[in-house]
Amino acid sequence: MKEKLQQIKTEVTDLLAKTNDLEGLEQLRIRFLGKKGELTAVLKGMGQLSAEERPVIGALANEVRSYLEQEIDSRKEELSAKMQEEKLKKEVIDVTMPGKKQELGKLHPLTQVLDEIKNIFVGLGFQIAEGPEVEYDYYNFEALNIPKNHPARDTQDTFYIEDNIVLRTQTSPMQVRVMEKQKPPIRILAPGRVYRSDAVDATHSPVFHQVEGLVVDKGVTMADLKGTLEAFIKELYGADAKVRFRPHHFPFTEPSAEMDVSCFVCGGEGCRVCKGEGWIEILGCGMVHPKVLANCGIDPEEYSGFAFGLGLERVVMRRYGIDDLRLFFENDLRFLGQF
Ligand code: 2NL
Repeated sequence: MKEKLQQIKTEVTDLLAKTNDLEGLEQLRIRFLGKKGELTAVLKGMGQLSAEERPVIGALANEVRSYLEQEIDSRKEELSAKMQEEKLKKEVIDVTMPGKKQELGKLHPLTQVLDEIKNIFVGLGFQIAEGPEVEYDYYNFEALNIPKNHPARDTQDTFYIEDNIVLRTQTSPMQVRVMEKQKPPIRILAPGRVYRSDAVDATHSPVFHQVEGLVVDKGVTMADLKGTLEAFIKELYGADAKVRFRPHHFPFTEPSAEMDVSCFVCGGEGCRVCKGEGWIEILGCGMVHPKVLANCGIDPEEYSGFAFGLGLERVVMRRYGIDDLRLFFENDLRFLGQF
């Protein structure tokens, strides 16, 4: 029995050195110290010993038990400390590492300038009117005094969906729709995508953006047109900006004009941007043609109106010195990030 106890002691010492995790350690404890453990079995057999042997073996057995308990406990502490250390090592954070850059999205330059233009006109009492990009020939041409075979149709190379259905070549059809439905006074701004069958180059694209405006009421005159557009330009380009009007022709306005802005680079002195002119063409405008009003159910004897239209891309290109229209539609982040 004495030998058995010694053997248990050396075996446990041996096994403890080989045990590297808490799970294995617990199994070891159960194997020797558990209810059905090897040391427990020895203690249970003590009843068969003689009265002289019993206290000697009993003392030895107790010594071995407390030795095992102590050894297992201290090994347990050792292993826990080691595992904790490994865990901390894994979780360590290097506070000197550079942070991750957060990329911020931006609005497209066309959207930024369009928002600015919309805000200016909303401030002047206009409402924003948006509508279909696929339109009837009637709304895109006929109602605007551009009948079939009219030469103006040749200059607007139109995408036809069907015989009488087109991709709108201007946003005016939206304004026709509003005039049909709404009694004057009307003050609307119609921004949006328009389409023309043009080959792509630095100044042409089959899709681009137009902003049109329309005012209809009793007694609206050319003075209202000039005052409104001048107020708009001073908001957009600053109080020093000047405007001038040149006679022009559109089928849907009479009289018609083109409006120039004093060059915002040289202030009118003449430079590369304005090609020495001092002026830059910015939009087309005029008094709504009486036939157009009548087409929309508005009596031209009672009401009059003015309208204008500008190409958004051109305005944005001049503002930022962008020389190629294609950049707007390629969505290269190196371009978009500059605005
Ligand atoms: C240009 C010229 C213009 C209009 C658009 C318009 C709309 C209605 C009635 C009358 Cl419903 N006119 N729009 C008027 C004059 C010029 O645009 O060069 N745009 C880029």
